[in-house]
Amino acid sequence: MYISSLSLSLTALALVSPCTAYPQNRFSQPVLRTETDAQSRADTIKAAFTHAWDGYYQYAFPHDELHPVSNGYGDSRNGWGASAVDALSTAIIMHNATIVNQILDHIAEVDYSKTDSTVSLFETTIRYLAGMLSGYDLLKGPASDLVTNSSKVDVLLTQSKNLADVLKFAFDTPSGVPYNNLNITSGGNDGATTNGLAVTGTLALEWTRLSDLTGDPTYANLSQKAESYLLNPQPKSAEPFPGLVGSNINIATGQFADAQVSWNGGDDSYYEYLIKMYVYDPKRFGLYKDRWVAAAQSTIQHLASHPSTRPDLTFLASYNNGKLGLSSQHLTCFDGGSFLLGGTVLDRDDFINFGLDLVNGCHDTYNSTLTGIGPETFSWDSSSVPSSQQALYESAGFYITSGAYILRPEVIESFYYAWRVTGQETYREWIWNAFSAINNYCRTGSGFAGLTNVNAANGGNRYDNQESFLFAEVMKYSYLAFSEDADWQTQKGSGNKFVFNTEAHPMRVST
Ligand code: DMJ
Repeated sequence: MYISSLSLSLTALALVSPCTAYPQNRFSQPVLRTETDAQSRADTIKAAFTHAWDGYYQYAFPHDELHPVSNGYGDSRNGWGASAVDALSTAIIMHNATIVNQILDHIAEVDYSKTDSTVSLFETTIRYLAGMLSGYDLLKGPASDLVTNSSKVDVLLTQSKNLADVLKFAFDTPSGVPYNNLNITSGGNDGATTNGLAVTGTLALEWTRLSDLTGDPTYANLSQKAESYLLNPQPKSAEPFPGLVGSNINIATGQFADAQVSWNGGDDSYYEYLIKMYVYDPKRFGLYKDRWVAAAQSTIQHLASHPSTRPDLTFLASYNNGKLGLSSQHLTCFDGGSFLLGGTVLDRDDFINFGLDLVNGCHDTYNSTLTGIGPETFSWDSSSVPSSQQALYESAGFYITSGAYILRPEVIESFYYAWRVTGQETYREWIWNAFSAINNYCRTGSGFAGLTNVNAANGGNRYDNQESFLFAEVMKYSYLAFSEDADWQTQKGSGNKFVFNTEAHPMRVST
């Protein structure tokens, strides 16, 4: 437990914070900001979103994504306009009626039954299906003033159903565990024999929401049947520690094919959705919460890891067959946010404090590079530090194994939860620093580009690609930290009216 020794600073924080300050303060000199400062930062982030939208709209729309260096476009998500659909909920939250209407007009025209390329059940669910359902929930609810023609909003639900009806054959397997990689023209798949933990376990929120909104239980049943194998893992050896499970599931039998445990990419959002399903509906998803609690406790006990050179830092190791893997990823940095959400909803200070430890570790990966942006992958395994990075390992407690940055959101996402749960200004200062670094190094004439090396003076070279999650996540979480309280904001405690899917699309909780 961390005990506050700075009651004076806490009193000051309580005066300026929109949340009740969490009864601890880890930082001796918290930065205090006025509401005018927050508004000016929110405006800057809005302007960055509009810059990216304008470039996408001019050079790439209605394709999936902008190539922000060459001003070309790509169709990596089946050509249905991924950036437009992924941008919808952020445009709504930023109250930009022009962009919202451009996106609604586009979505009404999409034919989700047609594409030349392989469809990912997971990516299509978290970006397209969730983008539309979230737009529907927001525009039928707290943002209903933005679009007066309600039939334009109804299209979002009709198209969500159309899309899910195209995809649902994926679950037509002996076990009900879906194939992820689909040929929607032939009704075929890639012939895989296993499916991954995250791609199987990151469907229930969206598919259940669709059932709850349409009244047709088919979608919820399909996703929850697949999830049932993850909640009751077989064989028993696939759960080496309570709640922590293997990484791949046999599609024919629903049995786990290994016992490799991590919170890294490929496994990550399975754990994320366990607690988010409980936030969505505590009555129906108590078992999901129990599994998250078990996983969280085991993670603190078995996966928490501290670099030899920086024992004050906490990262999450992976585990396989008695061995810890001392490496992690930008993707993994959603973990602090998950512990903070679970901790505040369940009123568990131990989870909140561990979440803040993880947030602090991920902040270190940003704070220690030349750009102020964290790397794609990093390690703290002292037995294989490259000599060129010995100094970094000594001072920062990690070394870089891939220095790329492809506009990922997870570190800012976890800072957002830390800000909302604790009300401590330091966390949104970290968001501002991260956003400013991205705005500085990634911005091009038409949008934002990834970096090849976050620890090179200018970020190295640029990747000519702007992932749709820049719109959905980086811009949204940054903006939310500096904008007013609202129904869609994560709340301290258990009073959430919305819950973010893994792509940061807020879905209205079940009533
Ligand atoms: C997004 O599509 C989602 O956040 C997903 O959970 C992980 N990968 C990207 C962002 O990094």
